[in-house]
Parts: sequence; structure tokens; C-alpha cells
Amino acid sequence: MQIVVTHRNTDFDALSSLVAATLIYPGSVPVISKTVNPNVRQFLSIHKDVFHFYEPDEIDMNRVDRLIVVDVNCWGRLGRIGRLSEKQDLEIRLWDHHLMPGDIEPTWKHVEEMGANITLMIRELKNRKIQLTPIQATLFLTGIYEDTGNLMFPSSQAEDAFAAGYLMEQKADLNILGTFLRPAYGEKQKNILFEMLQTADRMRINGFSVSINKMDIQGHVDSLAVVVRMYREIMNVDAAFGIFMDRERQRAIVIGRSNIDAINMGYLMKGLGGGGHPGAGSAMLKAVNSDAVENMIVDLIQGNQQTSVQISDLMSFPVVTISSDTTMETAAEILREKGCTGIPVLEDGNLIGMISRRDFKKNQVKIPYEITCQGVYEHQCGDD
Ligand SMILES: [Mn+2]
Repeated sequence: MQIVVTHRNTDFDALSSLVAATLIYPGSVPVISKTVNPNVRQFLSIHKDVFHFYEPDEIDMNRVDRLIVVDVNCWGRLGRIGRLSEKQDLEIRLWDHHLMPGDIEPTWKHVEEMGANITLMIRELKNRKIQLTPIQATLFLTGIYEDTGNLMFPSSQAEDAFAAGYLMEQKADLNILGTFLRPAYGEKQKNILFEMLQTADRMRINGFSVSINKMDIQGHVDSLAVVVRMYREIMNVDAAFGIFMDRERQRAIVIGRSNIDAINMGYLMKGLGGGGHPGAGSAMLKAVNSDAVENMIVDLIQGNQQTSVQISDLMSFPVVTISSDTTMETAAEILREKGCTGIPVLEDGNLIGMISRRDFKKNQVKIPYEITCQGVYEHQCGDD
């Protein structure tokens, strides 16, 4: 049995890629997580007679021998399907437009930088001369528009625009598209944006205008990415960041938007353990204080590689460290005990590196727990 899967907090690019994969791999079963973005849920509830998706519970994992993964490359973002990471003899095919390495090791892959993942799959559909129905074309175009910000994000490529033109030829309906692409901006988001604007501050870093805003939130808030996007536009800065502290869950969600090539949000967020695209990215940090996160962001923009001080500030307290002569087995033991994803390595009191769960995979030391990716990426909150 072959199944197609994508990331939780499914957005239109992910949903489109899921549908496209079922056309490229006839007989494959599309499986969708229960957590999809609000506008995708709205689309699905209206078009449920056209598209049939399965939930992870409906799949007998033992029967799965081929897994097709689209628009994501981390097990941790697949939800329940992530359990398949332990399955032996699983053939994995990966389609992704995120260049940032993940922990899924595919048998075959098509990974290429592109504004939207669906653009890569449209190229394949065209090569195979597979006809699209108008509703498929509409869905795919929504995917391109959402992931490229209507082709305005700097990550958009010419091929995204050509693919959009092709979908319009295939009778994509722009009226339907407009209904679902309206940003999920409601009362809660409005209040957060207003609060951010009241405390807004601008700074100049390396000649760029940057605004970093710290605020507390309670519980999960949808579409924070939309809020940060609007915040950046209103503040009219090159890059804007929202550091949203959820004190109850002891975590900070960091969302960034950049309008210039010189500040690559995807790379910058990777420095915080997250990820994203050049124009938009996010990260989730546990047990941190917002000032330390702000310092880290400033440091990363300055291109300062000497981030040791900030890294130790970011770590849970007391900071767990190991010395460079610690064996991999002992390090694995410490990681498991402390439940953290990485530990700073010290030599004579100086930070000389980090050891992370992924390093154990490289060294073939048995990892006693599931590897997870911490990045929430942009689309968790409205756009991947
Ligand atoms: Mn995507």
C-alpha cells in the first residue's frame, strides 16, 4: 500500500501537493492530519465530495510499504504518521521545496528551491500529460498563491508564475481562490497587532531597518504569521520579528518576515532551531526568556558566528554541558535524561560546538527516542 502524507497545520501548498501526488502515483492513498489550517478546513468542508482524504487512524500502518512525503522533510511534522519512521523496508519518495535538511531519509527525492512545492509537481504532471479538472487547477493555484504571497514573496521563482499561468489555462477559478486566500485575520489577531504596534520599536542593524517585538500570548493563536506580515508592512521595515511568549507552556514562538535578500529568514530561523523560506520563517523555543531570543536575533542578523553567549542564555537552566572527551553513549544518555535536543560541548570552559540528536544518527549510535524537528515554519501559523 502506498500513502501520501504532508505536514500538520496543512496549508494549501501542502494540500495541493497531496492531491498532485495521487495523480503522479496512481493508486496512492492521500492521508491528511486532523490539524489543518482554518482556510484549508473551510475549503475541505465545501469540497468534500470532490476530494476524499483519509485520516491517519484509518490506515493500517503495517500495510504501508511506500510513503510519499510532500512539502515537508521532518518526521516530527507528520503527526501520527511520524510513527512510520521506525518501520523497516519502507520506500520513501520525497517532494519538497525546502532546502533546509530534515531528518527524513528518502529512497528517492525531488528537492528543489521553488516558491511553492506544487510548482515542482505541476512540472511533472505536465511532463506526463496528465489533465487537470478545473477544481484541481483551482486548488493548485491557491497553493501557489498562498506559498508565494501572490507571487510577491522574494522566494517566488519565474516557474511559479508560469505554473500559475498554466493553471489559469486549465480553468482555475479566481473567484473561489479569493474566498479562501483571505488572510485569517480576526478579533484575536487584530488585538495582537494593535498591542504590537503600541510597543513597536525600530532599530538599525548592519544598515537594515529591523523591528523586534516581544509580547505575551495565552494558548494557541492561529495566523500569527499573518499578524507579523502586517506588522512588517505597517512598520515599513526590512525585517520584522514577533517573539510570542506563552508562559504557561514555557515556550516562545518566533516568527519573522523579511523583505530583503540580505536577511534570509529561513537561514536565520535555522539558527534558532526552526526554519522557513528567505522571506518568512519561524522557530519554537522552550524555556527561554524573550530578551535572550532578541539578542540572538540581533546577533544572527549581524552575521556574528560567535553566538556562544546567546546559546547558553537560550538553553534551559541550569545549562547542561558536556566536555569534548565525553563518549557518544554517555552523551546519548544525558540527552535522553534531560529530554533536550542538543547539548553545548565545552573545552576548558569555552564552547566549541553542539552535539544534537541528529549527530547520533550519523554515528549510528542507537537513538533511544524519536527524533523531532522543533521548527514550526511559517505555515504553522498561516503559510509553509
Ligand atoms: Mn510549501
